[in-house]
This record gives sequence, structure tokens and C-alpha cells, in this order.
Amino acid sequence: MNAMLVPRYAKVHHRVKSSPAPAAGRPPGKPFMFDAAAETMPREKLLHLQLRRLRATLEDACASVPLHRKRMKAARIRPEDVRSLADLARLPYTVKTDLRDHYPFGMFARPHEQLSRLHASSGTTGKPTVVGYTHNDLATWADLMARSLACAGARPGDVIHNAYGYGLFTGGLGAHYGAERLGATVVPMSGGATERQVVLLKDFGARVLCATPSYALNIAEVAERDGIDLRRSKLKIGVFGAEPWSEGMRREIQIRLGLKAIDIYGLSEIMGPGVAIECEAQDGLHAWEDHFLFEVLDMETGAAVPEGHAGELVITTLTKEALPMIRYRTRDITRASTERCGCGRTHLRLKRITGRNDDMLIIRGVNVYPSQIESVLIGLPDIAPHYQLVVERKGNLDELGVEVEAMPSAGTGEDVYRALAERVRYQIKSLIGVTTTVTVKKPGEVPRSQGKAVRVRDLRPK
Ligand code: DLL
Repeated sequence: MNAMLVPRYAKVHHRVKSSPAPAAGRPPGKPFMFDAAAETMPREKLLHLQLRRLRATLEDACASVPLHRKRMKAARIRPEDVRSLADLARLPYTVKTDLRDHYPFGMFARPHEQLSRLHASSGTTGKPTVVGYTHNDLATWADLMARSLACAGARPGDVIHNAYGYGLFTGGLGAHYGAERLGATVVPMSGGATERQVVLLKDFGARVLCATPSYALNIAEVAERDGIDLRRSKLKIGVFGAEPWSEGMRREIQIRLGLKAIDIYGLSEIMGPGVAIECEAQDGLHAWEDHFLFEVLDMETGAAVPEGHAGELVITTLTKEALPMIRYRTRDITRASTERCGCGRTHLRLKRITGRNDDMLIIRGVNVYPSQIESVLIGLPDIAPHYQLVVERKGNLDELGVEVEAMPSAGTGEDVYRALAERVRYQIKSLIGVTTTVTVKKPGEVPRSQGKAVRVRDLRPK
């Protein structure tokens, strides 16, 4: 009887006494956890904690942020009316354009003097999305990122090579402070200078690599080209996220770098990296429910989808001070499961994020996500795992071009490339049902990623 995520919460009405104190350590017979008390909290207790924190967040957001106050009033609900987590469904949503419309600081709940840091994401159009953190927010983020790294298999004393970009992007600094908080030695590389990254990965004896999956693949390729076998180095764990990637891509990276590739999820509007992460079982991302409330909704009806079904992930922050978010529509598509994981963590698991609502292409009536195309391409013989999609408008219809890259083993010549293109086109058509025009490029011709890969070139008139 666990069909719906939100109705399950409906039973919870009481308050909990206190929040868990971080207690590093390893309960007997359990895997290492950064905060075992929080990570294995019984679900009943976790849901009580969520309710208490939700009410506090709503009170704070309404008192400090005019937009939240206005929206709550329009929805005819006050923080004190929220008596159970089922009441969440009555709360208004927040969307990305709210942040843009209140650029730069209009949605902050704390004055400048209390802000310790700002981050921003550029986005494709218009103004950037600006997010802010108090001192406490940064401490919570470091804790959650340390918890996430430990969940991935990192340990105090490890060398963690951090190739997420440093700067306004949350990846670099988020992973950095988490690694330090864990008690690891962090190598603050940022993205780029890939040849140097490869040498230092080996020379400094990194056990953990943090990077986008597409950049990890770039690192693997440069290492192979330069004759450095990272599979024989100390590297054992990859903490990869910030962009959608497929199981095929995971297999490819694991084989080429000789490590276990762990999926990490996060977004700047909510915090940054460390909102959810896989454990060593690689079977869904543990989503840290003591700090965030997760809903998976059918956005046509606004209702929670049955557990295990795909829907849009909507997140409410429970402890954020500078930028509390009420029912933030992430646009990310996932499925949730409250089934207990073998690792002992009790927090719900999100399945791999397959893409964003707004990344979905409709090609002659067929809905397709870039990650679906990736799943077909990876593993095709003679095709390298680098690709770009090109969307164009011809008349009233959208057309999809797929640029793939031949491996040197494919041979050369027009006939070889034509036959390869036909094979790729046929595979995509038969597995996804969408008609594409495939162009085969020479080895090295598809641009390599330095951070988040550009998978789609949208040439449609705006
Ligand atoms: O990408 C934060 C991050 C940094 C996450 C490092 C993981 C590792 P933004 O730049 O705000 O923040 O982009 C957030 O990236 O809404 C998803 O669409 C996408 N995304 C992030 N992680 C994953 C993932 C960071 N593991 C947006 N799988 C999100 C699929 C992901 N998509």
C-alpha cells in the first residue's frame, strides 16, 4: 500500500523533538557513513522531522520573501494550516523564472550582511539565476556533500581530484568543501588542461575523481592517447553528475578509467551538488530527505504519480536560510522509490534523471530525449561515444540531425562512413522510432566536453 508518495505522508501529524546531530562513524555491521544517525533514520521519524522543518521554512519564507507571502495568500493557506505532509499539495509552486523575475536578490530571505556566498548559472537566455548562502547554509552544504562523497565510497584520507568547474558554477566549490569536510585531501583542478589532469591524477594518487561524465570520458581519451593507463592507477571511484548520462555511458567510463562510476545529482536553485547520490550499489540516488522534501508529480494534473512512475521532480528546501524554496519545479524527470536499500540508508531513492522537460524534442510526433539517443549510440561498433544533436525546422516540422564520430578502427572513405551512418540511422529508428539524418565525422571532430557537454544545437528560429 505505498502507491503514492504524498498520501503516504498523510498519516504524519506530530512533531519531533530534535534534529539529528552529525555523528561520523560506522554502526556495527553497516557500511561507513558520514552521518549514520541521519542517513538511517527510521522513515516515520524522518517524516516527522520533515513536517516540523517544513512549517519552520514556510514561516520564515512568508515572513521574509514577499513573493512567497503573496503566493501563499493567493493559495489561501498559512504556514500554521500545514498540519501534515499531505498539505504540501496545497502549496504554490516556485519556478526558475521567479528567480529571474526577481533578479538578482529579490527572493532572498536574508539581508546582504548575512550572506557568505553567491553562485549563479548562466542559462541559455536572459539573466542568470542567482543563488545565495548564509554561513549556516554553507556548513549544511559541506555536510551534505561530505555525506554524499562517503555514500559514493570516498573515505577520510582519500585524495579527491576535483575537476568540476570552480567559480559561479556550484560544482567546483560544492565538491571542494564537501571533500574537506569529509577529511579527504582535495586537489582543486577545475575543468580544462586535460593533459595535466591526467598526469596529476596518476602522480598524486587520486582515489576519487569528481567531474561531469562527459569530461570524465574526455580525461579517459587523453590518458589513452598519452599512454597513461589510469586503470592501473589508484583511481577507484568517479562521482559524476551535473548532466544527464546513460547506463551505456557509465559502462564505457567504468571500463576505460577502471573505476566505479557513481551518479550525483543537484541543482543550484536548491543548493548545488549533493542533493542526491547513489551508494556503492549503483541502484538509485539516495535523496537527502532530512534537508529536502521530494515530490514526483504529473505536471498535467499536478498530482503525485504512483511510486516508481516517471514524473517531474519538485523539491522544497527544509533547512535553507538565505534562499528557501517552496515546491521548486526542477523540470527534471525521474522516478522515486521508498524501497529499503541494502546499504541501510532509509531515504528515498530517485532513479537516474533521464532529462529535463524542456530538453524533450518532438520529432514528427515522437517524443525523444537526448539521453535516449545516447543509449543507442554508446556501444555501437566503430562509433565513438561523442555526439551532438542538431534540431532544425523544415517547413512546419522539426527535424533531427545526429552527428556521430567514427572510431579509427572503422576505416576511412565515403563508402565506409555512408554505411556507418545508415546503420546508426536504422538503430535509432528501430529502437526509438524517430527518423534522423546521421552525419559521421572523422575521429576527433565532435567537440569534447570541458564541463557540461553541449548535446543539442538548436537551429530552430526563436
Ligand atoms: O549541475 C549541480 C551539480 C554539480 C550537480 C556537480 C552534480 C554535480 P546546475 O548547474 O544548477 O547545478 O544544473 C542543475 O543539471 O536541474 C539537472 O537538469 C542537471 N543535472 C544535475 N545532476 C544531474 C544528474 C548542477 N546526475 C541541472 N543527472 C539539474 C542528470 C543532472 N541531470
